[in-house]
Amino acid sequence: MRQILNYIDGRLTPSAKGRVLDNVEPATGQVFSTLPNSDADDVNAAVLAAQRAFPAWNNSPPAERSRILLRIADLIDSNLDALALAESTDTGKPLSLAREVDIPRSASNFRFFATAILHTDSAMHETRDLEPDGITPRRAINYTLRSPRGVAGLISPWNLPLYLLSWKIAPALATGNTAVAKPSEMTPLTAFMLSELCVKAGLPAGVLNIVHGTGPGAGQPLVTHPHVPAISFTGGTSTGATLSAAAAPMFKRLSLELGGKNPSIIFDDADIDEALATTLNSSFRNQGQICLCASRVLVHKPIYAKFVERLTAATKALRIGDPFEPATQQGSLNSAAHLGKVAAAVDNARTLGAQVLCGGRKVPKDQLPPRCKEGYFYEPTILAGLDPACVTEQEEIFGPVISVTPFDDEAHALRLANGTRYGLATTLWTSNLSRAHRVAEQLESGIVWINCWMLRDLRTPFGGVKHSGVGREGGQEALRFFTEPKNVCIRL
Ligand code: TXE
Repeated sequence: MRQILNYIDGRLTPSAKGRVLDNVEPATGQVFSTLPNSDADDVNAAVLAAQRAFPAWNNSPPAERSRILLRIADLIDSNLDALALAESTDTGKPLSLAREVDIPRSASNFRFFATAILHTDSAMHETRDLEPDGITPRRAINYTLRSPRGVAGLISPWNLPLYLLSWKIAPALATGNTAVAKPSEMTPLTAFMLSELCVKAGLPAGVLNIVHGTGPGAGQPLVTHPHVPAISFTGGTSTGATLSAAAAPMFKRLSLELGGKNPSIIFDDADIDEALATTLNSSFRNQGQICLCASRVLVHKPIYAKFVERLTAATKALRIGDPFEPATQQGSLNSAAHLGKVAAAVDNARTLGAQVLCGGRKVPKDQLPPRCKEGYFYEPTILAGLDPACVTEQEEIFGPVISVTPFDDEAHALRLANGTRYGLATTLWTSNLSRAHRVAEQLESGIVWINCWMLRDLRTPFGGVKHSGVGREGGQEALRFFTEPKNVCIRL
């Protein structure tokens, strides 16, 4: 059985107390590796290593940091097959998706920030006013220095394991911080493989440390560690609230990417074929376990019946199966616990009066290939007839479950779209340019896609409003989060 290890001070080591957790392959329900069940001592060792590595890494020229991070990106590319297989095994996602999206994007994350730091500039403000006498000219120049914050704490979830972990590691290291990362205990494998690649790439010891373990066991001590001034977290909204409560009295810098209940709004003037194909994807890609998936499909009344009929037919035709099979479109959910949560949410929707248009149950064992009979598979599900205020419509399910709701006009669509505590991403389908701009402006959402979904440009701000998060990742926003500005004023 494969043994996953921590990466502390440049070395791959078990947890200090030698404790381990089992790691399950969700498509088969079988344990296939162990990971360290680290605690505060391991986190402390990692933070100390990161502190020791900080001065030299911070003082190294950006071109040198860039060279090493680019080497990591190249190593991710040259290990694409092994990393994609590991990601698919660990998460249950189709291997094809890991090959086409997760792993290439992880390399892009490193490449993007490795090159971004070669092209930064800094602000200068020229002051021209008068001395208190109101006559004598007063002049000064201000310039802004930006320095890394020190040791960054990076906590990532299980749905896009290497993709989201590298999205945090790359900007943190590029800007001269050192880091301690805590990947999800559900999906530790590619983070471990990344630590092996970092050793190969010649990343100096202690610059990146990866500590495996549970949220309370290893995540919490990282969040509350006095020598970790910045925490970047992606995960559930309630975990984000726990983290904030722990970090706020310590005045830590926090970036929180949390849950969503994203709407997809389809107007009757949209290109319906394209809206349909993309809605299928935005609903069920990665079994709906992407924070950007649209789980509330709002459809203009004149096209509602036909659109829902076609969407239901297309959903029923999705091929569920062994994630390793090239033809598979829907793999397994990430864990038995998550399967239970999704199934309970749909059962509850039924009691609230939902009509189940398709799916609505665990995939029966006799419909699964022999290797996957004990896996955590759930049928892609469409619910209709729900009250917008009910819990199914208000709370994140994070699985292959969407609802469909008709709307009368723009105002009604906006009311429904904005009517939850979340505000991460919205997709809007219309061929009317004025309407597109008008609606986009009024949406309470950190991201709006018009006639597309998940079209990502790494330079753009990424994150949500309301309970979907605090702060933004991506491009300049990430470079800013991981650096502290200092204004220097020189009187002339
Ligand atoms: O995530 P958690 P869970 C949503 C989704 C899902 C729900 C719960 O709705 O059903 O969250 O998922 C670490 N201190 N999303 O429970 O717990 C944990 O070890 C420090 C949305 O799996 O938020 C892991 O590394 N760290 C989402 C990370 O936090 C703690 C992606 C995320 O786990 C901690 C995932 C603590 N007290 C889930 N407790 C998205 N928006 O992308 C846990 N962790």
